[in-house]
Amino acid sequence: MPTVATCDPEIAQVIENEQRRQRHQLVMIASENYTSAAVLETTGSVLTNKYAEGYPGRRYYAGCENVDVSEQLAIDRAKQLFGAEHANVQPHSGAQANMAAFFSLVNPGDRIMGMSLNHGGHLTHGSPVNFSGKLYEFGFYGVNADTEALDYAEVQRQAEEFKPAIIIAGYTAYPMEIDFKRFRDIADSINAILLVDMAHIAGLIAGGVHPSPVGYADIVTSTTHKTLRGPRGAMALTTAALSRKYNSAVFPNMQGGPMQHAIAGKAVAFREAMQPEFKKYARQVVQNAQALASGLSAAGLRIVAGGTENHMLLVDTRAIGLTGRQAEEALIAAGLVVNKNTIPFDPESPMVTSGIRIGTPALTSRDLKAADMENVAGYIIEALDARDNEDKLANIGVEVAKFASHFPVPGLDL
Ligand code: DSN
Repeated sequence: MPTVATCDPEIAQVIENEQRRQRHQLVMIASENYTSAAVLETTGSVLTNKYAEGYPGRRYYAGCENVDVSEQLAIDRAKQLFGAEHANVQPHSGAQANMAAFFSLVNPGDRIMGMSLNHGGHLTHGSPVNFSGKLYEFGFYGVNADTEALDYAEVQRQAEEFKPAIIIAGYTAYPMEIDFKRFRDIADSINAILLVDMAHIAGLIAGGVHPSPVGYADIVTSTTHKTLRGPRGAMALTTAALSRKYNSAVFPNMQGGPMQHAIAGKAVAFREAMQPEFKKYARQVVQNAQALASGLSAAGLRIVAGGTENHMLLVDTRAIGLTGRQAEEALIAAGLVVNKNTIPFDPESPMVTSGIRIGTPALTSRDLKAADMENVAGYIIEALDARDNEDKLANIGVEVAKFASHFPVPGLDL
């Protein structure tokens, strides 16, 4: 059988280069992770060939008997893993899971309140350049200027003033624990619906190291490829009462054929997340983030909100005279992969920023422990210090690759 190497050497080269990059660099993008070999195998399987519009048992195509089984397994496992009444595993991405939530809950022009993008919210939580900001009237809450953490009394006050139909909790750049019960109380006090986007922390919730929104939120959306360590894609958990509305918002309203290779990969990942080792993994992710925050803070960097309670930390790079973009550029030159990120009350644009976001899910999947974070913090500090010295950054990159080679990559080496 011809392989990609024989029939398309250019793409084969890209894959080989990417494997090398994923092995040699220290990946600290907070939203990235390494899936297992089993998830990779499933997503690369013949399940990609099948059209299956509809839901298990009610399809618009013949020949769905096998994908009915895998999709039902994914649904049942998602429900079991998170204790939910209903799961939809078809959304292609987190953005689409959120779009379907809005479509099933409100009408264009209705009011929704979420966290401002500059304080850690997501593009689909009302950014004016996104469908959400164009279709709905958004109001925004942020973090407190002193603590850089959520101020629930202020969220309550803003909710009473703005009176949104939906309140969104769940963020892309917020390092502190979220009190979902408090959000439920705020939503109830103004008769609003509570939507939780748990994409970043889904794996921590599955692993029992962050409180769950299930039972508090009307709809919970999530990607499956971040801390949850599954294939690229998304899902939603809803109350039984909202199940039909949400399902029809995904199909036929928003999407056509579901990606059955990805759905089966989600089923595999949910099963993996039910294993006792996943609890250890989730705990280690948080311990590693805290160890990294301590290491960087001890070296004089300012950690936003004073630390982290989840898988990520935000570093204010102004104190060392760098924009987030400059810090990102220096770090990548040394094989340290992070992303520039706005920090609360950031005077810079999102393309420049005053900070970087660092996450530990991928490093922890390579089995780095808290003690290893001392080395990682050391490389970060060294690279930031050497920011104008290309040779020195390249030398640090060689050391980083040597260090990284001690930690096998799931899906590639394991
Ligand atoms: N873009 C993702 C992140 O990096 O947080 C969220 O969708």
